[in-house]
Amino acid sequence: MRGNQTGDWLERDLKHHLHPFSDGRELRELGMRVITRADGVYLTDSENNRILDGMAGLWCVNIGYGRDEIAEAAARQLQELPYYNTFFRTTTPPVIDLATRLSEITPEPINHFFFTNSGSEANDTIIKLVRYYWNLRGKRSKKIIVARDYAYHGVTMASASLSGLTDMHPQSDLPLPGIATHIEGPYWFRHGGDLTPEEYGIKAARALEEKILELGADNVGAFIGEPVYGAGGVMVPPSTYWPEINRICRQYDVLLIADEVVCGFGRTGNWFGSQTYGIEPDLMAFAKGLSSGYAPIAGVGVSDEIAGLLLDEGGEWVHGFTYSGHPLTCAIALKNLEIITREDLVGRVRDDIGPYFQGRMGELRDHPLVGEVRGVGLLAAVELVADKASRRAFPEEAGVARRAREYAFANGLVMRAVRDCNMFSPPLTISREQVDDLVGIVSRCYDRVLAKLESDAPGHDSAALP
Ligand code: PXG
Repeated sequence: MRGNQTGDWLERDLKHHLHPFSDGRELRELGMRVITRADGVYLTDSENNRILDGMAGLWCVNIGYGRDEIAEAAARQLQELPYYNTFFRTTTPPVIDLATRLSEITPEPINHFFFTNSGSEANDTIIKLVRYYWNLRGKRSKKIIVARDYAYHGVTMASASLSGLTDMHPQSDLPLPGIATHIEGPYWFRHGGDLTPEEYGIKAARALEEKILELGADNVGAFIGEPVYGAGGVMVPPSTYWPEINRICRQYDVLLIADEVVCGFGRTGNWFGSQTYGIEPDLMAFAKGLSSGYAPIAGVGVSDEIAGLLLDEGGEWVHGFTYSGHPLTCAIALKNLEIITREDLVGRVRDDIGPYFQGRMGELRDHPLVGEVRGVGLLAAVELVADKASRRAFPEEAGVARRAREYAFANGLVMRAVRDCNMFSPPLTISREQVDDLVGIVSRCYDRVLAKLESDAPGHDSAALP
C-alpha cells in the first residue's frame, strides 16, 4: 500500500474532493501534488520532494511551519475548554486576551474586535456593519461601498460582490445589486501612462472623489481597499495615494475600510499595512497572519466611534457565527502573536529581511522578460512583458506567468500567477540564503519561459532546441 499511496490519494481525491479555484479537467489531466508535511519555509510532498514555499501557504503562514509551541497551546486549550460560545452574555479568557492584544497593535482608533472564521466572513460582517451604522445615524441611503478593480475581498455572495477580480462574478450572477461599485485602483505600471507614480497616486485617489460626486455623498457608505493589493497582483500604491483617500473619506463622511487580510501581521514591515501607508481606517478586516494559518480565524476591527454607537444605541446586534471567538482558534492566534512579538518578526521584515528580499528581487529587472518588480516588506510581484520599452503585454493565451509558475513548482518553489504577474509572499522567517535560492529558481524559470517563447515563435526551427 505504502508504495502506491500517492496514487491511491490522487484517485480518491479526484473521485470525491471538489477543489477551490481549480479546473476539474486540468486536475485530471495534469494531476496534483499531495503535500504531507511542512517545516520552516519548506513543504514536503508524498514523493518526498522538498518545496520552498514562496507564498507562505496562501499569504498566511507568517511564522513558518512546524511550530511546536502552537501545537502545545492548542492541546492545552482543547483540554481545558474545547468550545464555548460568546453569545447570550458569556465569554471566555482566550477571546478576551486576543481582543486585548489586538487593541495594542492595531492603529488608533481601532479598539473593538469581532471574530469570524474567514476573511470573506469578515468582509461580509463589515458590509452589514456599514449599513447598521448609517441606519443608526439616520442616514439610511448611505449604503453603496466603493471598491476597486482587481480587489480580492472574499468569495461569499456579498464579499465576492465587493471583489473587483471580475472572473469571480459570472458563474454565480454576481455582483449582487446594491452592494458595491468599482473604481480604478492605483496600478501605475498599467494605468499610469506618462504620469510619475506620485502624480498618478493623486489621480487614482481622485477616482473615489469623482465616484462620490457622481453617486452623491448621501448614497455612499464606505470605501474599501487593501493597503497593498494581494491576489490582484501586489500593486504597491504610490506614496500620495492613501493620504488623498483619507482626505476624501473624511470630507464626504464616507467610512474607510482597510482590508488587512494579506497585509496584516507584519507582512509590509509594520503590524498592519495601514501603519505602513498612513491609512486612517474606521473598520478593518484581518485573517491569514492572525493565526499564521494554524487555525481558521479572522475578524473585524471597529473604531471607538462606530463601536460606541452600536454598543450604546444599537440594541441587540443580530449577527454572529457559532465559532465567533472560538477558544481554540483564539488560543492559537494568541500564541502566534506572541511568537511574532518575541522574535520581532515585524522589525525583521522592516529593517533586515524585507529590504534584502526587495533588493534581490529587484535584480530580476535586468531579465529580458521583466517589465517591473514591485513590492514592500515580504510581498512582491514581477510583471512580465512582451516588450520592455513599451510595456506591451503578452497576448492572454500566452500564459507566461502561469508557465513560469509551473516550472517553479517542478523545480522546488511555490509562487502565484495572475495575468502576467508572478507573486511572492514567503514566511516572515525566511533566511537570506533561502531568499537567494528563491530568486535563483525564479530567474532560471524566466530563462526557460524565454527559451520556450523563442522556440514557439513563427519561423523558428524549434527542432533545433533541446
Ligand atoms: N481579503 C483579502 C485581501 C484576501 O486576500 C480575503 C479577503 C478572503 O479571505 P478568506 O479567508 O475568506 O479566503 C482574501 C483571501 C490567491 C488567494 O490565490 C487569495 C486569497 C484566498 C485564496 C486564494 O491568491 N485571499
